[in-house]
Amino acid sequence: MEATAVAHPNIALVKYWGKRDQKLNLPAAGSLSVTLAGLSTTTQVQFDEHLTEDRVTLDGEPLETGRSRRRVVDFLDLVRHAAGFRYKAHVETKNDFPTAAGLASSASGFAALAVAAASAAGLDWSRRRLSVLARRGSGSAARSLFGGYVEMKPGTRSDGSDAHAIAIATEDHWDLRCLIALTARGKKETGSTRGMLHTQESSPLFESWRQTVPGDIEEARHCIDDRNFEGLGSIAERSCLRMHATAIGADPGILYWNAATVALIHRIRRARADGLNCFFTIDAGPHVKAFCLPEQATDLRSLLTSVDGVENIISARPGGGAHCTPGPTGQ
Ligand code: 2P0
Repeated sequence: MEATAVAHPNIALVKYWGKRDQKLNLPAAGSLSVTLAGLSTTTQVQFDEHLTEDRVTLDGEPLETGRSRRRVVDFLDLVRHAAGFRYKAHVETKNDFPTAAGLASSASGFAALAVAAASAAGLDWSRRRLSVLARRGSGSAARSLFGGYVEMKPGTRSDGSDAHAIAIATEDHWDLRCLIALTARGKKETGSTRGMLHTQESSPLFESWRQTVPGDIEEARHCIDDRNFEGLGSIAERSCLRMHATAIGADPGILYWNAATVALIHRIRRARADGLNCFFTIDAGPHVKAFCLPEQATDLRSLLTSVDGVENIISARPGGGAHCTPGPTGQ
């Protein structure tokens, strides 16, 4: 009744923003992402008949109260219900990158938890079914079940059984580099869940943005098939800017950017005009993710480093999907 799993975060090139059902965590539209190697969450789950409550630790700190703990316990309840037992669990999770800093730690976190908890509970589920499960923890986690280039299907069923990710190309299909320019420390002010719900409720721009998503996904798929970097870049930038425009248009507006975020946007666009193949995307935080081809990664890195307010740069490339690993005891 014990298993360990590793998962990587993913970065959306066509963004997810908004839900069609809060309880089942069903997205309002699809999305498209790249799963990243170089950043990992490792989660160990052990169900134990002697425990009286779940014991959860995140990066060595016990989670005794609060929303993060509630999300994990609720998620374990789904697994216990499916497995038909009530045993509580020890859950130990570690990120090798900053938690809750706009780097999609909930994506890799719930993907690793889904795989480890299902395996520890003896559920021999398909990757697609595990993606449905991971989505209940966090919408973007459904995508981290798969490696490489991934599409999230919003589904149409009310029970959410068709709202899961699918792989569209493996990590070997196209080698890109993603340089993550960190522009602030600590947690962001408005978490993604709250930010997207507030946007949906109060932004007049939300519905028109939602309608652009299927077309962006279709075009992005073709660009990935053809390894069309320029085409993918223009879709990714417009999807990102439109997503942020809907949030800025909420009441009150949500602005995730700081001065360095804006400076980076201008710097990346100027570099592109000067001949460096690159594009940016930004999630629900102030950091900027810049994509380029491998041979231009060194040039892009020095250019990003020169922007005022950039504190650190993390380098990543397309990586694999969530999977079980031998635990610390080799089991
Ligand atoms: C994305 N984000 O597509 C978008 C872009 C943030 C900005 O997926 O409420 O933490 O847990 O389903 O998965 C972040 O949303 O939201 C996210 P929930 P999640 O990557």
